[in-house]
Amino acid sequence: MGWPDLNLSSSTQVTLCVATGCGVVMAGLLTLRQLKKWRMKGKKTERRKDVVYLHGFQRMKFTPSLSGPCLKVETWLRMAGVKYEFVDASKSGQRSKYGQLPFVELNGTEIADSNIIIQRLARQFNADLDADLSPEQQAVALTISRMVEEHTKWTMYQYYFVDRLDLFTQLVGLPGPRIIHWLIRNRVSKMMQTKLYHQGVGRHSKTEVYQLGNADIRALSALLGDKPFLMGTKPTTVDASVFGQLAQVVYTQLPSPHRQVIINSCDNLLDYCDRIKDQFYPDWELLCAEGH
Ligand SMILES: N[C@@H](CCC(=O)N[C@@H](CS)C(=O)NCC(=O)O)C(=O)O
Repeated sequence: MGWPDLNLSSSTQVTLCVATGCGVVMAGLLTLRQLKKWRMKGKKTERRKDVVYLHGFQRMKFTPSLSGPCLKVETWLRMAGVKYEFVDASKSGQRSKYGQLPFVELNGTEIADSNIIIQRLARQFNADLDADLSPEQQAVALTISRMVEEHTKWTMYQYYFVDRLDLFTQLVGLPGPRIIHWLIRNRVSKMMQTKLYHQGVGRHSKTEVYQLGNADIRALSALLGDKPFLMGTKPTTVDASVFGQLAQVVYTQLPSPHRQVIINSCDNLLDYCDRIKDQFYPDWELLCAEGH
């Protein structure tokens, strides 16, 4: 059976064939993901009382999580000494009620969004890392977190998920044949460009985006100065938040503009990341060994 006689040129027919093929492959992938979700939903998993189950993206070979908010919550749990177990949501396909990661389960309740998770767990476990900060210090800490999570992060996304998505996917590896890699890259890049455009950062030229991101990194470095942690001698929530975002830049080894500025002129941020990693992740290598 051929194409119905629509007077289409042969190049249009080829394009239609490729588009149909791509559509079928994508539909197949989405169906598989949905099936996986249903299968996992049906499985009852043993949960222990007062243990936090942190659902995050899969481990990677250079950092325990590529996701800033997931690494932030995991770092906070360690800083606060709260007992937790990591659940690889890439296997289960599960997402929070907001359609995102991380989320946690605690005694049968689901809590989503890193900021809400930390607030609720701090109360539940009487483990407020920020209790000793003055109201003004708390306000400064919140402002730093917001800058990093709502601005700096997007300038990083421009590099990793749009401008050098080729390098990034090479590093993390993609499943299946080349055509699938191309489809995934295409989809991720388009999705991210739309998000970046609506967020606002994506309306700038690449050079401007990197300049904006690097100005944030320099500001962080100046704020840290020679203190061990951003708010002084003790780690607080803002350190978990900043570490979550910087760890991927510092430990993935990709030559990004952000990494360049840290290496060239923000030694204190390198030491800061190493300090948090060494103090709170004695098992860093083990976690990364589970990674892809
Ligand atoms: N405000 C959220 C942001 C979480 C977030 O951005 N998660 C990303 C991964 S880093 C996600 O799940 N993205 C999937 C999506 O948005 O579809 C938090 O702090 O937890």
